[in-house]
Amino acid sequence: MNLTEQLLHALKKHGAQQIFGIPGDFALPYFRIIEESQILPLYTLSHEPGVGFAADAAARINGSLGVAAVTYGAGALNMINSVAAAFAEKSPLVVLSGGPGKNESRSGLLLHHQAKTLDSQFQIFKEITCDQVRLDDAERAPADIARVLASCLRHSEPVYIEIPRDMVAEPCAEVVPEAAQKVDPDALDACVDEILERLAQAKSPVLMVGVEVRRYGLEDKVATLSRRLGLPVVTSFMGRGLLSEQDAPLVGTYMGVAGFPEVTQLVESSDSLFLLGEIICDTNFAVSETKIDMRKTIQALNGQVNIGYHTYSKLPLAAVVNRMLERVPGPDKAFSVTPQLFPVGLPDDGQSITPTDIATAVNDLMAKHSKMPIASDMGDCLFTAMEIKHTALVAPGYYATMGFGVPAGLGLQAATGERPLILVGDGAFQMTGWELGNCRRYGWDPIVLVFNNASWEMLRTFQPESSFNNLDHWGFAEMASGMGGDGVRVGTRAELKAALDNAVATRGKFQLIEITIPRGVLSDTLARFVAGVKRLNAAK
Ligand code: TPW
Ligand code: MG
Repeated sequence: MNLTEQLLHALKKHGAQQIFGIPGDFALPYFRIIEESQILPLYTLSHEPGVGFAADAAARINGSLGVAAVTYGAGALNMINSVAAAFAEKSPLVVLSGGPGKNESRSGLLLHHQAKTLDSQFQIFKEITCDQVRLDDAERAPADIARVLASCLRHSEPVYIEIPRDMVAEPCAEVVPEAAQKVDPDALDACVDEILERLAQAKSPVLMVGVEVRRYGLEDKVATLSRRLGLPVVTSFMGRGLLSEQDAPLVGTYMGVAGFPEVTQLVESSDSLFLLGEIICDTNFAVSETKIDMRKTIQALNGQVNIGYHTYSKLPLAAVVNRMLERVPGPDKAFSVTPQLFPVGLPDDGQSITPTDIATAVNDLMAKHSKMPIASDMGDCLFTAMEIKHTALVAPGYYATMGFGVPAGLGLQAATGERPLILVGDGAFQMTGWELGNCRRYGWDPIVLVFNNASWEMLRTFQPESSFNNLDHWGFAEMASGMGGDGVRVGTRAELKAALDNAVATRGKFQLIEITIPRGVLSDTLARFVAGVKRLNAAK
């Protein structure tokens, strides 16, 4: 077998299920092998940011590797923002890039797509990936590939693999996956003892679950653990969507001043907050009503556990959770929590639509039909997603990049085969909405809700005096048919309800619903967020 085939088999063995990509001349040779070998299906999109977002979403939803394949320079550098987002939010994304052949650098000419030096791209990607390799040695390639893919899964962070174009068909040996890293059993026991003792002594312990729980495939185990320990569970803003398919004592999502007061109270008054796989970032914690003293929490993240003033290093999250389960064999503790309520029962009247009306309509729809996985963009749509009942969600809750929603939704459908719901603002749709044009070729049929307020509304909330936040009305609904889907524009609650019912009933084509929302009308959650941030700032 050749080097590219061995790489593809290794990707598959490590959990990858498909490849998203856009070729170029430096990538044509390895793309040919991807297509002809049929080891993994290839989905081409239109713009590299979309390729990165789709592959990232596939990684997030399946808790396995996502693969984004691009060409050198113009292709790979076009994907920097998506890879940075995956790095920040701990998504195991494998970047494959074509590269100049080993002897091309000797021509004396600058090569097209070269930025500063032929190595610039490798150096740039070093900053936003946890491991890198250029496959310029077929002997070493199997061990290098094994190392890089192990790093990707171990850290749950992106990695970079550059394939010089004259190397793709070199004979190459099989990639043998690395053995799992050893964990010190004594350190693990000491750590688990201390966690269990702290939780046992606490009057009001709370478990907050974050993205690593999904990244490492631990949702069912964490649900069991919370039942056995009698721990009420909340997710962070970033962790929204976690445990939605599990039998867990889930109360809601912690958002400080922007969240439901019951959840905020529960978390901020806890005397033992157990942060499991939680990224300690501002979107999760900066909006606290009462500042959380991180030194008093238990934090398991990035392969280590911090308790109070000390750290247990080299303890992977899975090892900690598994050992805790062994130590707490059950049965479940009898206790109950009061889950956060969500808006339901949208009147189908002639009133104009608010973002919270959209959440209400989606809740009604999912109650009547079945749950759908959601991909959300950044903008009020993501705050609105917090008002939709718990269901699988991928969203850039921390890195907060626009342009994620539509391509991520395509990634969800490719990865799960399920029909996704995409939530996206008009500003974000202007960035990457065009990727919907690829649905027809692959039979994808997402339902796309465009929150059209002709505005960069989130920015307006922070700086209302600036007129540059006014956008024009684009005819998104009319554009849908040219791109192979159906589009409709709705302005009243009755129209929204009818359009959603119709979208669910129509399979095989993407269904775009352009929802006209008056400028200045926010979801209840974003309104609470803005009011809360203003209140916190005024108190400073
Ligand atoms: C890639 C900065 C954050 S929110 C926002 C901008 C420009 C406005 C979003 O407008 P949209 O949604 O999509 O119409 P809404 O609900 O606010 O009206 N560039 C990138 N990412 C970010 N986050 C920005 C700029 C930003
Ligand atoms: Mg907008």
